[in-house]
Amino acid sequence: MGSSPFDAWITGDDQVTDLLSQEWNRQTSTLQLIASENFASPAVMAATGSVLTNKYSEGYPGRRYYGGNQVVDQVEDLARRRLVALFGADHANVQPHSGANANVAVYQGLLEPGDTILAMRLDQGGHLTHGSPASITSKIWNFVSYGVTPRSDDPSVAGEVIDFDNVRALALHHRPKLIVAGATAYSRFIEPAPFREIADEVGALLMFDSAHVAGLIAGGSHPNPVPFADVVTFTTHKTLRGPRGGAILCREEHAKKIDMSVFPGMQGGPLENAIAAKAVAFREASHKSFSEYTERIVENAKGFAGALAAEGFRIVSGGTDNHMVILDLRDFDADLTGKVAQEVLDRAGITTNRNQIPDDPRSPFVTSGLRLGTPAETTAGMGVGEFSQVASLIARALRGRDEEAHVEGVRVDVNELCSRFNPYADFGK
Ligand code: DSN
Repeated sequence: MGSSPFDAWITGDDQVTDLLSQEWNRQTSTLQLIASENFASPAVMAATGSVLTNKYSEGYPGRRYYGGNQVVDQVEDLARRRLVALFGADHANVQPHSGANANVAVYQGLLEPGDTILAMRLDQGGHLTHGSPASITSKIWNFVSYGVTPRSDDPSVAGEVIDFDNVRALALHHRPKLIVAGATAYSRFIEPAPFREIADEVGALLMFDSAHVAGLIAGGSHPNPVPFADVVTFTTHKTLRGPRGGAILCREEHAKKIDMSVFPGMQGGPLENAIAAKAVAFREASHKSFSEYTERIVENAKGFAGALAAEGFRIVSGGTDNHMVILDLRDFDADLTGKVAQEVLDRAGITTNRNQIPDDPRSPFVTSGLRLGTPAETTAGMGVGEFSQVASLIARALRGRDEEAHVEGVRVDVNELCSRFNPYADFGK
């Protein structure tokens, strides 16, 4: 087992070094198909592990509660400037530790407890922070949920797409203070304009949670919500390919409330090492090569969806416009749950996550679906041909799931495929 190129400084702690080597081996010898994961660049990883991890800097550039922030102020300002330029926004806050924190900071900054928020339901593709009963968000604010249109077996009729008639009817009835657009398991473009029209009609603010598609937006492969939304939140580690973390963009009129809500409202000291890594990622995302990367992500996802359909899987909504393919496993095998499929594929060296599909009869812990994504293996250099091969590896593993030798045979082929696509051999090429 080899060690990663990034753990050379970890000396004297054999246990952690060994665990990092194991994880390096897992990431580079198995297939990474979780739609929210990616391989960050060596420059992003270096900034994450930099001297900035040593510094306390509660507050914002020019207004800190600790001394010694002359350099840190420049780092955070650089990240904010790069981000504002990348998306064409008025104001950026780069301190949220995660996308969930970013979302809660927006609710806290712009609303009062008990206010009504209209957002997408979890089993229809929404996120936990869009008001799931399991999330603290649903205990503080009053959520009303919209969903997608029914499944359509007629190729000329779009099914399982955001039901804007439902969004509008609920908005007119409940008069929310905030409408949330954006999803965590939805493979179609999310057009911001119809959300803006509905928000204007009922006098609501509009937040676009672009956690999944932020990189696609930056690369020009998904519509940019910034001109339409009051606030845009996102994570920096998914399609955007930066460090783990979150960020918020907003119109100037909301800037003070958003900043106050992140700090001191929700968080303490910002992670300036992560903020430096965010700055690195924002610069990388402004390059032409990143746009080409996002085009390949989408092209690969479309090819992957076609190959999976040919293997007998039903693709939720009939296809994809982004980096994600959501499988309804029931047409492939009525007895196969998402939980079992995820476990079998793990044994075959194919990393995925189970996911509910619209109106799933099974619980979120069991599910009837799998969510697959192309960002990470596209970074590693795979193209449509390899994703077709991956589709048949998935089908093979699931068909022969009761025989360990069969699953092990798939794993050997997965290892062989991965050995030709080390993400760090020639990063992002
Ligand atoms: N990060 C989300 C995702 O995997 O889509 C879950 O919070």
